[in-house]
Amino acid sequence: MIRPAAGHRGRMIVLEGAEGVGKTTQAGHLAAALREADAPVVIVREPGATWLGEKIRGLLLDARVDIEPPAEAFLFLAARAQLMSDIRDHLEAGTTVVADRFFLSTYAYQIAGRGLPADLIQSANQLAVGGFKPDLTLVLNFPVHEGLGRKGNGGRGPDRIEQASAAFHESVAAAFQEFLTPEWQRAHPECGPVAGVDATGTEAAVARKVIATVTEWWPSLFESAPLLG
Ligand code: Z5A
Repeated sequence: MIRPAAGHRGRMIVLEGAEGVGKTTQAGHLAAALREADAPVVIVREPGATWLGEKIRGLLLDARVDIEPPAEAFLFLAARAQLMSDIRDHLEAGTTVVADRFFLSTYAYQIAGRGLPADLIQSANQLAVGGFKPDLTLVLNFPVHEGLGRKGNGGRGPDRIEQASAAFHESVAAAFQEFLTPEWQRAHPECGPVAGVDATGTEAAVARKVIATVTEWWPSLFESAPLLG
């Protein structure tokens, strides 16, 4: 248990998008910029970030394991449900949580990609998160085929989800685009605010765009941080 500190609640900022768009890279840059600004921060990845979540991640990504779509959804949601208490503790302690994927990934992969019923998955997700919503979700925009091509996986080959069909990955990418529309966001208040970031360009250039977008939400957040190079 993390001891609650005096002061304000932390914020939850999520980085989302299809494969290889640079979420993990940008989570690192955003966290570094927050630390420079003296803001306590942790990075969590989904699925994962807890003992149970990392075990589930191993199963979900193992290309040798056959998992039915509903079972896949329950596994992602089980990992998330386990992570929620850590997230709540961090936020109560005033720590900013930078999440490498969260529940828009479930909406994109399990609903749009696998074709599971939206209402059931959204309800099950609410059970997992207990009504929690992120303060801001950034969807990184990058061409889907280039993103998939970026992933090397240390020579291990595609994981169980990467090896899905091109049509599956196109549906996932299209869903992330739809999440950026005002109509979709009005219909999904449970997701909190969602903003797009152009993820083309160098790592540093994308990091500046991410920070500029976060600054639009919280203008004073990076005031004491030096400008990124
Ligand atoms: N999933 C799901 O189905 N349902 C859910 O609810 C959740 C997840 C939560 C998690 O795997 C899988 O689970 C994922 C979705 C599914 N499936 N797939 N496929 P993951 O987290 O291991 O996979 P990922 O998020 O797709 O991939 P990734 O490797 O973590 O990609 P990324 O974080 O977006 O990119 P990156 O690691 O930061 O960068 C990839 C490479 O590009 C790397 O070599 C970087 O050095 C390079 N890079 C990054 N930025 C740049 C720039 N700007 N220029 C050049 N090169 C760059």
